[in-house]
Amino acid sequence: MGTSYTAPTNPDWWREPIERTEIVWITLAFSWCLFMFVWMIAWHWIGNQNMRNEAYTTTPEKYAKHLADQAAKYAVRKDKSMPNEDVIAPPPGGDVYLAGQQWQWRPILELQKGKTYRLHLSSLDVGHGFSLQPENINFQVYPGYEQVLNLTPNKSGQFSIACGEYCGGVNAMGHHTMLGRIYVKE
Ligand SMILES: [Cu+2]
Repeated sequence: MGTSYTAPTNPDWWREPIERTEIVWITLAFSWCLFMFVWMIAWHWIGNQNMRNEAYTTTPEKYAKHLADQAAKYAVRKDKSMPNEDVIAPPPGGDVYLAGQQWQWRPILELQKGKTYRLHLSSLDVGHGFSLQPENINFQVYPGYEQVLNLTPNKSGQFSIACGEYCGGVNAMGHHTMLGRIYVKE
């Protein structure tokens, strides 16, 4: 039986004094870790880096029911950008449901500038990444979980949603085509 390592010449090697340059670097790196650790928490309040959203458990079936109910009440038209999706114009102040599903964000939303909505996000199949463009606001979206964001659009115009999480597919690859749309009216 042999061993694969060479024994150190000095068996007490771990008692040797640490090289001065090394201790300086260890101290610097460790202080930076602590500094950034404190800032992870501080950024919650300073600069509003972290969203304080709500999250609930759900199922793809329950969530699909919300989407169908919403379409029955608030579908206003079809849009040539996504001919198979309804454009939904929900009343301000209310709940709005948006789902990721291979490979589309559905439905198309039409919101009003300056009005607040409770935007629900979930997935009907696999993990997706809600990525609002050009604002670059990102959320992970998973089946079985529903996030609720209080959203107040402060700009009007047309916004796109891309998928920021590779959501591939078994027989086809459509992640790069996964888009959605939000219109904000004045
Ligand atoms: Cu996706």
